[in-house]
Amino acid sequence: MSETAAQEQLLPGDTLQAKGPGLLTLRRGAARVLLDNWTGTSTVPSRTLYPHQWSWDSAFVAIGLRHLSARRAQCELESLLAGQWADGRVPHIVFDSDLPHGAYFPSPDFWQSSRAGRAAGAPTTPETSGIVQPPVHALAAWLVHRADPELSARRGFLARVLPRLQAWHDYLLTRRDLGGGGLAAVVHPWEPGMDNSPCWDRALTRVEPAASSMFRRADLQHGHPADRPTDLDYGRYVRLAADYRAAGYDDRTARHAFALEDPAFNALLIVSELALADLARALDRPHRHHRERAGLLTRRLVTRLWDGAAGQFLVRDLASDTLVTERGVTGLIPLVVPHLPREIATRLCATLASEHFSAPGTRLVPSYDLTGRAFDPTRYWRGPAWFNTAWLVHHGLRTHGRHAHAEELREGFLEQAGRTGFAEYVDPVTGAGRGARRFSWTAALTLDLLSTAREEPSS
Ligand code: 9WN
Repeated sequence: MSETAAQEQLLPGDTLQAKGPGLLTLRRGAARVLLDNWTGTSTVPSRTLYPHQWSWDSAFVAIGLRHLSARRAQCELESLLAGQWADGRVPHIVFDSDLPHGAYFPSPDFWQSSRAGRAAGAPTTPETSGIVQPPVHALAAWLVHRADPELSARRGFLARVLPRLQAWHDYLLTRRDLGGGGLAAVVHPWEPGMDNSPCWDRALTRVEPAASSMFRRADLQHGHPADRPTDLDYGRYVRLAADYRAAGYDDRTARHAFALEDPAFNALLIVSELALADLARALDRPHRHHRERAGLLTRRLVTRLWDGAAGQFLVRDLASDTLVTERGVTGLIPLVVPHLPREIATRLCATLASEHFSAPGTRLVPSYDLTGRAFDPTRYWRGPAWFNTAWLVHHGLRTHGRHAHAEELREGFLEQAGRTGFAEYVDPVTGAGRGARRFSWTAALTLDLLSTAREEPSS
C-alpha cells in the first residue's frame, strides 16, 4: 500500500456523524493536519514556523494521535526519547538533519549539542537543543498505552519508555532542584514553554541581551512581528542559551542568570509521576515510590508556589527567593493535580472565572491576566489564549468534578479550533486566530476533546 493510501486509511470514518456533520468535518480537518505534519517518525508543530520535533508538542500530539493510530502515537514519543541525553534530560528540540540550518533559529550549529554537550551526555546523533520543556511525556505515554494495550505489549512500548521516563524525572528532581526546595527549576524562558510570558520579565532584566549580530530570526519569515517576541527578548534568549552552552550544559557547574520554579512545569511533573506509577504497575514493577513522590511534590508545590492572596500559584524567582506578582495561566494549571487541597482547587476555579482570566472574545484561558500591566492581546504568551493550556485546564476541571465548567471550555475549544483553522493561539479580546495555522497540538487536542465526551476523564 502506498504511503498516501495508508495515510488516507487513518482519516476518521463516520462515527461522529450521528452527533452532527460539523463534528465529523472538524475531526477530519484535525486528522488532516496531523497527517500533513507527520514526517515519517514524528510530527512537526508547524510546517512553516517550527519544522523540527519539539518536546512538549510531541507529548500533546501523541495524546491526540492515539485516536487515529496508537502505533504512530507510540513512535512520536519514541522518536523524541531517541534524543534523550545520558544525564536524563529530554531536549526541547530534536532536529531533523535533512533540513537546512536556516529553517529555524537557533539551529543545530548554534546549540552544538553533540560537541558542547558531550560531557553532559548528549547523543552523537540526533542533534538537539540543550534545554528542556515541561514533562508531559509520562502522562502522554500512559494515555497512548491505554489506547491500545495489546499493541503496546506486542511492541514492548512500556518496557522501552519506562526507564527513559524515570531517568527524565530523576534529572529534573536532582540536577534541576536549583532552589533546594525539592521542585524542578527552569533555566531559560523557552523551558516552561511560555516563552515571553510577563512572569519572566523581572528575572530577564538581569540578563544582558546578546548583540543582534549573534542571531538571525527565522521566525519572522513566517510569523507577524506583532505576534512574536521582540528582538530584545530574543537577545536575552540567545545570551542565556549561549552561556549554558559555554558551561557544557552541565547543571552542576553552570551559573544560571535565570532560574525559576514554574507552577505548570511542576504540576505536570506531578501528574506525570502518577502516570509513571501506572506505567510501572502495568509492568509489574515497583511503583509506590512514584505515588509517594507525587504526594511530596504536591505538598512542596503548595508550600513554595501557592499565593492565598492572589488565589493562584505564582512563579518563584530563585535569585531573590521571592514570588513574582504576575498572574500567568501557569498559575492555574496546577488544577490538573488530583490531590490538591480542596480549598485551593476551589480558589483556582474562582480565579479562572474572575476578571483576570474571563475573556470577552474566547472561552479559552488567556495566557496572562487581562487586567495586568503587560497584557497584550496578540503577542504570544503575553495575553493570547492557547489551546494546550485550555486542554490542561479542562483536564483539571474534570479532575476536580467541575463538569459543567469543563464542558463549556470544551465546546469553546472545539468551536475556536475549527473556526480558526487550528490556529496556534487566539486573541482573547476579539477571538481572532493568531500565529501559525494548521498547528499540530491544536489539531491533536481537538481530536482528544472530540473523544473525551465519550470517555472517562483521561488519567
Ligand atoms: C521556542 C513549538 C514551540 C512550543 C512553545 C512555543 C514556541 C519556540 C519558538 O513554539 O516556542 O521553543 O520559537 O517560539 O512557545 O511552547 O513548544 O510549537
